[in-house]
Amino acid sequence: MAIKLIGYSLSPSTLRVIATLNILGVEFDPAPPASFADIKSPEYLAEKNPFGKIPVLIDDGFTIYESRPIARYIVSKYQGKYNKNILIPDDIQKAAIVDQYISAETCYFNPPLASVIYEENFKKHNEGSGPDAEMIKSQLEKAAKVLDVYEKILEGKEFLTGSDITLADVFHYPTVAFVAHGHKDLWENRPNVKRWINNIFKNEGVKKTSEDHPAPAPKNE
Ligand SMILES: N[C@@H](CCC(=O)N[C@@H](CS)C(=O)NCC(=O)O)C(=O)O
Repeated sequence: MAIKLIGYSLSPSTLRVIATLNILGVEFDPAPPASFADIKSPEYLAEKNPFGKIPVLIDDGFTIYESRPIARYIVSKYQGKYNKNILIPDDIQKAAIVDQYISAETCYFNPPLASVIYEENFKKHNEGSGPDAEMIKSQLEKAAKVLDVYEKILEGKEFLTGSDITLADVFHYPTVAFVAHGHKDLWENRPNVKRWINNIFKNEGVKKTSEDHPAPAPKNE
């Protein structure tokens, strides 16, 4: 039975899963909800995701939500099955370092930039009011401090854990794709971060995902 991915390709969290599927060569059926109201319906909350969010993956009767655990599940089940790409190495310590950087992405990198993306791309649609410039400014300042740490971590490296792309690098891609529209200055003067971002986008699976589903420019201003 084909894997079903409930989500919109305009959603950064959905793109995180699509990139993982593409890199590992896993075929799937995209299943966008009929509307945003759909993901708040009693059926969706009961059967798919009680938090009323996308993405949700359904694989052979198994249902899972939250993009990062979905991607980890895809790696555990399908890595090595359709191609030779490796996103989490077998070595226990190497895998732990991938998890360390996944946690850095989840806890430090993503939150300020996800707030900027929400303000600029989704707030007007969801709340009717435009972006809050003060909020964007303070979140960009927070992100800049996080990127100062990334600049040091990435010194002399192609990717976060060294010379090979891992799931940790891939998880950063959708956020970068969205903020690239107005905030490339975040990495223009951080050469290690800039090189790393370019390397991520050179990966065939990430390239395919970003070409098939380009992150839209904000329409809210
Ligand atoms: N931590 C969740 C975030 C899920 C999330 O916020 N999804 C957004 C789209 S990127 C969503 O469902 N928005 C619709 C809504 O909140 O009503 C994940 O990684 O899957």
